[in-house]
Amino acid sequence: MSQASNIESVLVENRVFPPDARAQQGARISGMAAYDALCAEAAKDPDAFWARLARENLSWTRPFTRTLDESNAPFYQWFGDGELNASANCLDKHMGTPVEHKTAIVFEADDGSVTTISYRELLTRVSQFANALKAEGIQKGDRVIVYMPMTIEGVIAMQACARIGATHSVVFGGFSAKALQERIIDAGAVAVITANYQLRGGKELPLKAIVDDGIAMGGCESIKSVLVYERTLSDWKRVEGRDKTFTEALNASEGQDECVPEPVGAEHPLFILYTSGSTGKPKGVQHATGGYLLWAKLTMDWTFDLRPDDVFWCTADIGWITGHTYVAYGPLAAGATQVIFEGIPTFPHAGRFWQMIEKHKVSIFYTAPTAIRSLIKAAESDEKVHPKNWDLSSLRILGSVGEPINPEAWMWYHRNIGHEKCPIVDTFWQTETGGHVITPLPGATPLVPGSCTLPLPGIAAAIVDETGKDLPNGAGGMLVIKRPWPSMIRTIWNDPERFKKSYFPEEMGGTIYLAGDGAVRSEDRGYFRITGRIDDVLNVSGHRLGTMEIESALVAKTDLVAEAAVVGRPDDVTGEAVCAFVVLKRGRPTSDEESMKLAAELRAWVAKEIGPIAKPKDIRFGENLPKTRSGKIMRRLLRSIAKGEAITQDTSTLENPAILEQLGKAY
Ligand code: 6R9
Repeated sequence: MSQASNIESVLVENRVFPPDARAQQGARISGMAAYDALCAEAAKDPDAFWARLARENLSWTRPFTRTLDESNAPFYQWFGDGELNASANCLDKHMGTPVEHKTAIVFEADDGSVTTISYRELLTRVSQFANALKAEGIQKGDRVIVYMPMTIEGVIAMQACARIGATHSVVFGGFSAKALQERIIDAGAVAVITANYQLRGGKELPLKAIVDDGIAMGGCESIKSVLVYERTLSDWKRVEGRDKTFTEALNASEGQDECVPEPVGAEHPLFILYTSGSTGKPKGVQHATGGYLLWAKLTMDWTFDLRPDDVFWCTADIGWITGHTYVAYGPLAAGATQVIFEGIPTFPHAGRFWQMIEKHKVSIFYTAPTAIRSLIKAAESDEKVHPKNWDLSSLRILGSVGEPINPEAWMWYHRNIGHEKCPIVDTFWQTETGGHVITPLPGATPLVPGSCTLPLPGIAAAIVDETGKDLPNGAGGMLVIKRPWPSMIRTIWNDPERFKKSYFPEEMGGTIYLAGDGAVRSEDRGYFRITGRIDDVLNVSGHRLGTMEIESALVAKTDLVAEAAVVGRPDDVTGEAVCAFVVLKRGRPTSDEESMKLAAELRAWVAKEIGPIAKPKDIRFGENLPKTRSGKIMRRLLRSIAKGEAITQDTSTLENPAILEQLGKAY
């Protein structure tokens, strides 16, 4: 399943799986004619199309009169003079409807215990917590960091921020104190919502202590309060005058059950989510309330063909965009029952996902290729965790997200999980797109393994060359979206220039969105296949990491590292793996033992600087890095070395050819 064989098998991919009668029957978008009709409606009069959908799918406290405002492109505005509240659109909207007493969340804890909460109860909990935030002095427009485990309380924290018009910035619970500090400073956050510990795989991992460390690193004077959800009974250290438990915060607002949702303008920033770019510093992707929420709701209906009795389960953490759109907002806006899982797929055994599908009668299951690949491996080596041991007949639709799914994994998912009856929606999108942009529709699109197929109605996706010129089917190029869409990134927080430069290149006219991925359309159907990032962004287990970000972390270990270069290489399970080439200040290690010790030290350092997900899998030591005579690091050469390929490139410009041999061994 290496990248090369993967690409080969996609090139010869000619299996097609049209939706069967079961998938088409009663689907919201049933058959390709229905899809084509929506595309035609969107093309004919985009403003009318989006305005219709925004009116049908959202409740506005003040109706909008303008749909798209392009006057300050690429800072597009959608539904700009309208007002709404995101939390009201996820909760209050359902009161007095059959959804009011429906289960909103089925929470399965790490230890397998289950808690459920209805929409009515969730509204009360969110309102109480929103009042607690107000009692802390948090106001509309303030930024609040959420550093929480996967729990009902994590969703409550996000919804409560939205309810009072505060902009949340969720930081994944696996990120380090340093990463947290950087985000607190960049966002100018006034509060952190966290938990004492998180429970994953039977282990209790600190969160609050990391918040303390992050704040102690300095520059975080903007933080006035830290609210701590006591997930476990274990002790934690309190900073007097700053920290409160959830219970104390709720008591301070006298536990009032009602909180009128604060109406905000449609363009009001609902959240900032930091993601890796091609330079060192993560970018604060800013999303607007109206357009984002419209997309979250709409794609629940379109892509997942959501029906009233569905049980939806998206396995993503709320720390990533997938957990924002398809855990914290989309399912609630659409009135779905969803499963939220605290733990990890391999604890207490690698059949946990399949067991949970059976237990909760999940009908829509949405996960990442990396999880599928690791569970294939587990099932192949241990019969006991093979999905055939569980009843998966409740499943109706399967989804994939985060990275290209290789056809082998697709076929396994199709056969062993979907029992050849469930359409697989391979959803291509990004933190910046807010929600799905290129994806099959389960009741309409004939599926081709490894292809995300066609753009959603109204998404003007295309493949172009460096100048923005359209390329024919079969020719690989850069993926762009030529027209604005409601849930697109609005700006990079604090850095509008970087926003323009990163996504709307001048050479293409300055108004076309550049995704940063390579793609190719098939000759026969015009289906899109994503070939991977064209910038210095790696995708490890579906998580985005900037190579420069990891390089900066390595060279920040100033007592040890003189120079570092980071590239990706294909990996059977994680998609890509991080490979670091390191030059040490003290010279090359002289033994395997020393190399291994130093590699372990560097891994621990990167985990501390960024987070465990960024730890290099391979570390290679050289007395220098391969550079051209003009001093440029030969990254293409490093990529070949990382892959273990024979070097076929011209190395005549290499300053010191001897180092190629030194870099041959990975630790
Ligand atoms: C949602 C999410 C975005 C990058 C994106 C691309 C890759 C995501 C994909 C996919 C192929 C898919 N990606 N979904 N590649 N097929 N179905 O993952 O957001 O974390 O911002 O990552 O992930 O490379 O550019 P994000």
